[in-house]
Amino acid sequence: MKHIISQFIISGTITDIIPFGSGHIHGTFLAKGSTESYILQQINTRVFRDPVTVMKNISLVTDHIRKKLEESGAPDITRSVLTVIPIKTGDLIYTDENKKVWRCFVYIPRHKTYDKAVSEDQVYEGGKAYGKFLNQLSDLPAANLGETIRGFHDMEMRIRQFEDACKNGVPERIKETSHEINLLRERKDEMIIIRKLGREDKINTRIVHHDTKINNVLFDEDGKGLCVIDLDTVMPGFIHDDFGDSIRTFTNTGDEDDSNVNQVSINMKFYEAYAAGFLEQTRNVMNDVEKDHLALSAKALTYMQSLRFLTDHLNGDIYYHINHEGHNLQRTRAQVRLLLSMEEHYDQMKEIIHKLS
Ligand code: GN1
Ligand code: MG
Repeated sequence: MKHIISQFIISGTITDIIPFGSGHIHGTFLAKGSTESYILQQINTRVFRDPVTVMKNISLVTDHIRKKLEESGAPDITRSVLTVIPIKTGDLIYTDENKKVWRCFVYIPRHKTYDKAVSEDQVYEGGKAYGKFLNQLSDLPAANLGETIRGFHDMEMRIRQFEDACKNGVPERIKETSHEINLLRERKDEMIIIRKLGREDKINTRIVHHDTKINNVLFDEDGKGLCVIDLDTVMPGFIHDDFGDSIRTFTNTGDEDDSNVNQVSINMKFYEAYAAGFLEQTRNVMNDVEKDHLALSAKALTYMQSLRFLTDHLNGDIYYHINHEGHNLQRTRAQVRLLLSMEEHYDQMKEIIHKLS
């Protein structure tokens, strides 16, 4: 690992390299340094087949945001946007002897991350941070960015992959999950509404984050939103992709993979706080159709995540890192429970958006 990090243009000496964070896709390490520390990541090239495009997108996006921050005289710029470290040839990735692909970022000091929300203030700050991110990128032409995962949030495609797994997946697993399979099948029509609106140009295609989980925003010492991270899937999409996935993770009273589904529900105070922060930053760039479908996006993204976890379970755990046998099923059940809780609160969810819009 020390050999790998020494390929990048870093300053000072590295004293220790340890596993870091709670992502499901890449291998992430913290390289502690004498002057500065770094995040070293082994890119999962089974998921991200074109790491050069991934890094090109990230460098475009972070340069754009950095320039905006500089122009506005913002404080603490190095902690407000990710800094990519190139290797000595100028490339943004390093391929090692085993063909593993690595990248490196400056570690942002004194930040905090959470897998679960702790207060309304914090959730409001998270909404503001993701809303601001969208706002900062609203004038970067969507065509400048490549698609890093084909059809990433394409609901119809996710449904096709799910149906395929229901046919060709591990037979015992298909039998065992007939309840979840049926529940998800019954909801298909409602869940493709947003994609349809996109095709009809009733909602805008824009550069969005596509992975707006609570643990992808860094908070500072005072609990203020500092920086949005995990930019691998920043590419053209809909504002609903981001709002929906945030509600899925910021408002859950349980864990994403809670083994006790009775702990899982939507915290409506957190929902309102997130929506307030998010809309403060994005209200002016959204049309009425977009606003009218924000509440639905929370259900849609929770549905898509249930579908993706169950698909992976049925396929024999080939996509997500798992911590134990049956982990993807446990994740599915927790996400399905969250979806059901959102259904119970749906009228209120719509009213809140209407009020804040
Ligand atoms: C993955 O990278 P990470 O662990 O934050 C996944 C997301 C899912 C998420 C579920 C590239 O995100 O789409 O929503 O897990 N990323 C990819 O927690 O598939
Ligand atoms: Mg991610």
